[in-house]
Amino acid sequence: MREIISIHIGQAGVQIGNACWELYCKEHNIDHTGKPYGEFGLNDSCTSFFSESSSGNYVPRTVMIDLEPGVIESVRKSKYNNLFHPEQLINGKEDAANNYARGHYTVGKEILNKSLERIRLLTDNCDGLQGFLIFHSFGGGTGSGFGSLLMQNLTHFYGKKSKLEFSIYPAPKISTSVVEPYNSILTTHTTIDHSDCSFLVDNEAIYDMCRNLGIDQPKYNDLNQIIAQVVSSITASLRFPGDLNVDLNEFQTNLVPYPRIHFPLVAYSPMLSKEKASHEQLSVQEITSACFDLKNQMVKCNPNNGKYMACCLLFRGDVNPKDVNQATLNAKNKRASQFVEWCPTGFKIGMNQRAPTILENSPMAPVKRAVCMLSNTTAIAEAWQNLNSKFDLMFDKRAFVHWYVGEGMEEGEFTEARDDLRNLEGDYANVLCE
Ligand SMILES: Nc1nc2c(ncn2[C@@H]2O[C@H](COP(=O)(O)OP(=O)(O)OP(=O)(O)O)[C@@H](O)[C@H]2O)c(=O)[nH]1
Ligand SMILES: [Mg+2]
Repeated sequence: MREIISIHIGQAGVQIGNACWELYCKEHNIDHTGKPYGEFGLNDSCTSFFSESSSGNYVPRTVMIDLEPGVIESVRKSKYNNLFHPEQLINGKEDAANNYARGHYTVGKEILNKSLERIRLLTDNCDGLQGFLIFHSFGGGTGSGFGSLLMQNLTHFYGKKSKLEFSIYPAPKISTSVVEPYNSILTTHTTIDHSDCSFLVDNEAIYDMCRNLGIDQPKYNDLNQIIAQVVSSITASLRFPGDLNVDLNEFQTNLVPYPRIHFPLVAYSPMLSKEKASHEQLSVQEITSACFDLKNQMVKCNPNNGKYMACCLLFRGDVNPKDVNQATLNAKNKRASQFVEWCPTGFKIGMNQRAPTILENSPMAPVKRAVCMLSNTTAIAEAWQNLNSKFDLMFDKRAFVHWYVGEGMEEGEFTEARDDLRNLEGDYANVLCE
């Protein structure tokens, strides 16, 4: 058994966790209390994500952690309360007030041991732990500060067990906290050596997807439904067996040519609203082409301005290898010039027979087939440039820095983190020069 432990941190991490576990439960025929029903276990390997309790219930291999009680309390009050073991839901008394330093050094420290203890119990319960999935925001004090503190500790206690992150990239349209660029850069600097692969999810991109699906004023819940669907596609190979299934490890090997260049761009298709779905059933060719459409990307950047180092396509549902090969060949021919010279334009392909499951409250329509593309493109450096320049605007004036210093942080850590991110931009530029 190759178990995966999911760790959801801070408001964004926990709320996205709610959406993901609700979806996984439905995909695996597990009800909101953890009881299996219907075709449970058919062509399934859900025990990588769920453990079976002595009473026959299926319990998510997860911990949800927040420094303040509100968000975790709402999980306890939700219909899914019984799905989790009460000790898997961990909260402190006060939040990190959007301050990385509070999450990392002061308030966060108080909850660290309890969290590690709980994670230890989960890992003890695994035969062959494969690794961790960590969900958090870049912008929140808990997500950024405590998230990076926990990742450092996971490396300390679990060595080279892989750690994959889903990180919410801040969008000024949606969030009102001005210091998110600080938190984002501080957390990226601290975690870059502790993360094997990090999927950035730009809230603005997801917000625009919701708008395209006909939701005028998207709420977090709408955003999280889309994010959960993408997470489900990326993790499907870990949860369902199949001949043409490709393990996430194998994708990772193909996706990450250098340890620091580990931020794949994720695209998903089709993005169909419920109204349109009855008129459109898209072919394998159409959904594959749509992955190269900017509006289907999880991060706002333009791959036409960069070069690809790698590209993986994860298909789900009613697809046959012949159509997939043809669609991939077409994409390859069309994009050959956009690949770096030193990397052959090989597309890594995975196929999973299960079509996406759609929850009732999702803005997305049920479809017979879907694809998720993970590409490593230098264009994602745009996302870093964007954050870096916002950081500089504030830091040149030392604005808001006293809040961090007040929690015991040194100003030097800001400079060090910013230098590291300058180097990261440089790393991407070097890829283009080679
Ligand atoms: N997609 C998505 N983004 C969220 C959600 N909740 C918060 N965010 C984003 O996350 C960032 C704020 O971080 P939070 O996760 O709320 O903060 P936190 O980790 O709880 O940290 P503190 O509250 O500062 O202790 C902003 O960029 C928000 O837009 C959510 O449910 N879904
Ligand atoms: Mg919070």
